[in-house]
Amino acid sequence: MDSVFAAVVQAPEDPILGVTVAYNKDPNPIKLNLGVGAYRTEEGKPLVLNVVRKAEQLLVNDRSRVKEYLPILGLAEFNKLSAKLILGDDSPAIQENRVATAQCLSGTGSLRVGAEFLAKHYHQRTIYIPLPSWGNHLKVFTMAGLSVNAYRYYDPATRGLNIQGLLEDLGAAPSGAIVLLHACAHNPTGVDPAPEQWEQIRQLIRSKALLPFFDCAYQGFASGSLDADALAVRMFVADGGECLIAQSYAKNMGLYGERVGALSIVCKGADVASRVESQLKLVIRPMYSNPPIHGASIAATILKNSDMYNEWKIELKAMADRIISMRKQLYDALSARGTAGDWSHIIKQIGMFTFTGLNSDQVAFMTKEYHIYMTSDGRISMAGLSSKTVPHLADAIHAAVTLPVRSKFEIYVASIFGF
Ligand code: PGU
Repeated sequence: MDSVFAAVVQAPEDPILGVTVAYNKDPNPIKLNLGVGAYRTEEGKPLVLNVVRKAEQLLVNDRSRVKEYLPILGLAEFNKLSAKLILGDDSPAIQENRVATAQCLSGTGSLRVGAEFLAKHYHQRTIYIPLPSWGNHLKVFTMAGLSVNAYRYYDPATRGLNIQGLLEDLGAAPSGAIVLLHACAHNPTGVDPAPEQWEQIRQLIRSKALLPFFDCAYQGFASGSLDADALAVRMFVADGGECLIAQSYAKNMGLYGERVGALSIVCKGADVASRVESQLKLVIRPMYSNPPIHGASIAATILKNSDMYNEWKIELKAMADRIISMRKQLYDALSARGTAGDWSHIIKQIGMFTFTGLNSDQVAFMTKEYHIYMTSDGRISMAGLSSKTVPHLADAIHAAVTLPVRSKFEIYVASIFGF
């Protein structure tokens, strides 16, 4: 029988989430998943923060809580607290009611709502994203109807920031273009601008009237400090100019599957913010009507209670510190093996990922021979490592970089014969 969907072709797996699919299929017990950016404990287990468990218990015990629909923009208290978290307790923009905030479906949903809003209400449809960037940015913005360009960001030669290329590309962008900036802990490179470089970027963006759109998925994960990781966003808000901010609580509260996030649009005045907010409702209503209540209630419970807030900060710092310690251990393990090349970028890069510099051939080799799963661009999630698994990874990297480099012809022949 012919299906009406007979012409539908098989879609490829997602480049990041598909790594977990492949990992789950591997029966080998030594397998290691360093693909997805999700925190694991020293025992390699997902972590639910103690403070999250506490907040959930409080919510369960409160019999006055019901399961009614939230308003279109979500939990008002959560929105206020989220804006405060990223902009700071004494932010004039909040005091002057210049910030329109919507609770959205984690970081991705916040980016998508922001993009849909811009496609409908902003005069420039072009958005610049860093090269490279989180793989979903291109898809989210394209699906929303924006046209995506790239600006130079990472320099493979120095394994650092290409500030010259960045300033040149943004300098050549059409006036008013949107610029996607990773607020901290750039994914996948782990390379962030230094404060003085952020200042150069800010001046250029403001002088060309570009519109900054911050993706803030790792607040607290770069340095271990929520305030230090908000530095770039706060610099841009302090100058009185406008911007968008997409926040995610997936990583810093470990609320991955609860899909907790917020989109804030910082405007020049309260009247325009109120009109922007009214239009955000029209964007959201036909997409998913209103957001889920549980995760945002957990986040709000933690954010509004000073004891729980402090407990959260300690747990967050512990996660960030464990990642930093993994960097040191991996670096030391490669040094001990005398692995060819300079690996100092492992300890210099920050946030959840190390952009190793391994190529897709080497990654495929490590997956085949060592059962280590990672994205084909050579990104590894440091949060997936533990003291026990560092030697296995170091052995794999050592063997991979010792591989003879194959020519394009050899790769072509191998792809035909499947080896
Ligand atoms: N923005 C950046 C820069 C991210 O790295 C991620 C998650 C998100 C937004 C979206 O996170 P939400 O879960 O929607 O809040 N990136 C991780 C997780 C896997 C994925 O690709 O969604 C990663 O491994 O890159």
